[in-house]
Amino acid sequence: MSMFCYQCQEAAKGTGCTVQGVCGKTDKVANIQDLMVYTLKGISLIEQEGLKAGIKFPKAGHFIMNGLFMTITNANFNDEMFVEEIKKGLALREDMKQEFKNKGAALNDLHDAATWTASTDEAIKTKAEAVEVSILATENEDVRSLRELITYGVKGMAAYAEHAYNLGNEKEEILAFMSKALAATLYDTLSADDLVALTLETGKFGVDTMAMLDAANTGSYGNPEITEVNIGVRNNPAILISGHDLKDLEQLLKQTEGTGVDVYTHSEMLPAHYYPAFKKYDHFVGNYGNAWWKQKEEFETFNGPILFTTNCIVPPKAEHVERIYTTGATGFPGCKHIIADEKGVKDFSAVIEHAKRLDSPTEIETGKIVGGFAHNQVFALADKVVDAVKTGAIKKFFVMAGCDGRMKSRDYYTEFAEKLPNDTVILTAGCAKYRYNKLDLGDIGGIPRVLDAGQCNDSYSLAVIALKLKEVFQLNDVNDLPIAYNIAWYEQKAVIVLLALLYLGVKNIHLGPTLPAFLSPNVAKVLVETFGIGGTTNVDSDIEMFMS
Ligand code: FSO
Ligand code: SF4
Repeated sequence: MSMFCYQCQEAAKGTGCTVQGVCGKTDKVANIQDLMVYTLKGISLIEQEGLKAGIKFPKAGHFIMNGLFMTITNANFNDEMFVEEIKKGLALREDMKQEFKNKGAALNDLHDAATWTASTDEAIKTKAEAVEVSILATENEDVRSLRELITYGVKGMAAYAEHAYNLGNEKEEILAFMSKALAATLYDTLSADDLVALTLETGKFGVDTMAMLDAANTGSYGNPEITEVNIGVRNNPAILISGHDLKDLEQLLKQTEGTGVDVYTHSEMLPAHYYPAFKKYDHFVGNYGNAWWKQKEEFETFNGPILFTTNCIVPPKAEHVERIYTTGATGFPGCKHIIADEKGVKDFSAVIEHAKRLDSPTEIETGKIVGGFAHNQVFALADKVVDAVKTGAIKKFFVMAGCDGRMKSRDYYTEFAEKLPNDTVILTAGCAKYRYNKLDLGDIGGIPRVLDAGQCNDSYSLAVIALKLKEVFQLNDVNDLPIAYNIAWYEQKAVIVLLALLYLGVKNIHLGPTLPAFLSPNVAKVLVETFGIGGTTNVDSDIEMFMS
């Protein structure tokens, strides 16, 4: 075994990737990512010791946040970027230790994660292969399962916190929690019960982080509103922007204005069209293509440069590498990486000039898709929605938020949407929507049968809507609402969304297409018994089960 990773839904054989990632991650990249997380855990440990001694480390929180984000599935495949980041981490860690010395405080018996050193890049790469750095270093499979569940939840939290931070919003307690949770995964003294409690606390901070990002996005760009998004193309050179970062999109739109270069969204950037602030840009033309995993074919026909602001990157064809740009936590060897200056400003002029030299996109489809049903817009329609429930016109809502993936088994979600009775409404968010957002499922008295709230982080909006409906119908328990949860998951942001929903008291969530490989049988049992978590079977049986 030259690597071990089981953090996403596509883990090989449903147990873990051991030679190369199904995602395309090599063993070298997988191991250096493990060392990145190990280094962050060491920094967190010292930060926690600092709390006891009354010492604060203002730089640690942001470093941990960005480092975690880099290790999310399909975010960064560039091992050299990780080596550079780990070097920065080691330097930061030594500065933190110096602070202890300066204050005359003691720092004893530290874990290897907080003491290991390497003076060369080669030594860092050698350490990355060491057994103590690997996930498998935790021998007890239940403890390993809980530690990884917490770590993956915190990775998702870090991604959402970074988007909010890019828009000038942050909360010290969220950064502090990430550090506390990471450090806790190194303490052998914590029992399984302690780790279960920490898992739920991760969900609480997940809710807080998504609320913070929601406030950052809506505060900066207005509340999403019902919008028809064009899926055809125009005859101008163009840039395709993918990922989730709205600040990057804003900067790109401003810099392309008046250049003759159009901007299209891909995958999870689609919901940007729902925000009022972006509607003023005439050259913000529409959405091109589908969910992340179809990018190889779609980048071929798009013809122009592509800017990745976050995951999901699929290792590109060699001939596409030179027109793919990365920024933020993303990276891929050979792709040009754009960094922000100290004020957060990014210079996209190279991407814009590149677009001018290339052909306009080839049309792959025409028409429109409708979205923009985040909490504010749904509240504006509340009377209509409540009436439809009271008259029985709407029998049930299905939360089908989450992620898409390349496995054939995900056809389940298209079939599920098609076979749902006509008196049901799908509430969606995340790239999972591409499995059914172009189907003609009609409407119920003017309410479309697929209501798209936005990106995966906007699953928060769906929780807000559920809590509002609970209030309107004067129920004591959110689980008494006519809402079923059939969620598709893929990577670690879906883990924090799940933990957030559990924290909010939502029960009987069904997860598919398979349950996480990182859940040991005992941990899975706790989730099933405490929260009623379930998997999926086949469409007909599942619809019957959900409707009964
Ligand atoms: Fe999808 Fe990828 Fe948004 Fe994820 S594009 S899979 S959960 O990164 O973040 O929904
Ligand atoms: Fe495998 Fe997923 Fe890890 Fe990639 S991220 S190596 S596909 S488990």
